[in-house]
Amino acid sequence: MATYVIGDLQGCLDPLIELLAQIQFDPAHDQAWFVGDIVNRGPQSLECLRYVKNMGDAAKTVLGNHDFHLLASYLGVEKYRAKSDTLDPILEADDADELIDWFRQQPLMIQDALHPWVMVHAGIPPQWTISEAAVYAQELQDVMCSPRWEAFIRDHLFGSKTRTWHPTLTGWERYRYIVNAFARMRYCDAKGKLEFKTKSHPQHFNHPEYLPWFAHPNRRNKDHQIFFGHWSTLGAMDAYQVHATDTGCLWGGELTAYCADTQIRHSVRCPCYADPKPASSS
Ligand SMILES: [Mn+2]
Repeated sequence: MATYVIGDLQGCLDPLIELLAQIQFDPAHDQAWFVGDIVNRGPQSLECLRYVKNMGDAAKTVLGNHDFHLLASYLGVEKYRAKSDTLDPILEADDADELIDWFRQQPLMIQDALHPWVMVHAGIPPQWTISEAAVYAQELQDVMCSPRWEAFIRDHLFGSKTRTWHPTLTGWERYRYIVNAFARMRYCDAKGKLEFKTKSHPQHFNHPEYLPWFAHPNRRNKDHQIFFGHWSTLGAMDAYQVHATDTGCLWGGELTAYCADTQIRHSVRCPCYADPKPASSS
């Protein structure tokens, strides 16, 4: 029995099938943890979404920024639409309502019951402990599981207005920081003020205050191993008690399965499914 953390699929199903075969994934005994961004940009977004859903109890997934983008597109929110989107087959599918209904209720953070392992899409801000992060993730999931999810996605999702956190933040602003942190963050300051513009590798970004979220010396969630995706320019990285799993499947890189038990990385090479220059998207 093993737990594999699988990097951003972004609509690339064939590499996933190959990877699961390579690790001899056994759905009766093993767990696949998907770091989110299951859909968009790649050619098989609909197939990826159905595949992960059909894995049932053998799979867990957290929501990434592209997944929220799908939910916005489903609700007809135009402002996030991009030419490079590959979401139409999902929106036009006979089972679209059922898929979206399932997908929107997925968590932002997953914690293992036995080990100090946590998975999120983008990261956990340095000022949050793991137990605080779990509470905030649950707050947003509660909204997404309620009829309020449509109002949140339509009118309050993303936007770079809410960049700073305070525990007394309330209402939509509070949820917006929470989703921005879990699903979009790369760089932030020591208090979790988010920086949205930079996507590059830390080697190419020097700033007196903003560091990669995981690199802050006083980060309060260092007592867990954190698995995340989202940051394709970072590539495979095991340092700071965090494990980066977005190895650029979409861009002709690799799809990664990181085995949490053995700490071994498995990967398959991928054809390039998209323009090699990453398009801009939250
Ligand atoms: Mn992402």
